[in-house]
Amino acid sequence: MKLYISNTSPYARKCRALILEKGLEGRVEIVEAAPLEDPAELQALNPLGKVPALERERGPALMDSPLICEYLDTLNDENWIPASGESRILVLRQQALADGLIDLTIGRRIELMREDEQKWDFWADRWAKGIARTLDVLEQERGQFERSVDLGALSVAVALGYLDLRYADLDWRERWPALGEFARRWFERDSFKKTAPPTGA
Ligand SMILES: N[C@@H](CCC(=O)N[C@@H](CS)C(=O)NCC(=O)O)C(=O)O
Repeated sequence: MKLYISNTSPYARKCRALILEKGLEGRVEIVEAAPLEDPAELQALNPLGKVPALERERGPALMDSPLICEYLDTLNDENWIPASGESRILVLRQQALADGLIDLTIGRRIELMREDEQKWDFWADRWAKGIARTLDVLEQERGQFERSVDLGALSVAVALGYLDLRYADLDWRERWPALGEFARRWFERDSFKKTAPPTGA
């Protein structure tokens, strides 16, 4: 199997960290691809043109990190997503909040990277407010995931790591200290050390 990634993509990092946590690195080859350069092999797997994308030995390629993680979780018995019930819904909800936090952070960054005459403050402010609201909720709800070792907690930690990369001026640890402590523990894990984005990226 081949997982197409870019080394700054937080969605890809979630899949890569899960592969390491589940001990699947011998079964999944990591292939770097720069989606903005329109690589033909990536687009053949994922017409959306995005990373991550997973080429499987059998069956169509998979796109979208929640679906890829769902598939990876079936590959051995060390389960990171509960099979059913409310615990499954809560883990998937944490992943949805975390992925949404990444979506907002990327949206804000794209807005801020525009030429001055193309910038639209309304959107940058809107994304920033959504990020702050989501961090408020995660801080309040941390009791649901802060001691868990599952895909929900992993996803939240990946999203917090992405804030460090792309929204460093937020100083989120100051305002949401419990999330800071939660992230500190995850960032010590091998799966996070091995998937950290390159410095200066
Ligand atoms: N919902 C998708 C989002 C994937 C995504 O947006 N990936 C970015 C990299 S961080 C990408 O490939 N962007 C290229 C593009 O939008 O053309 C997932 O969870 O995998």
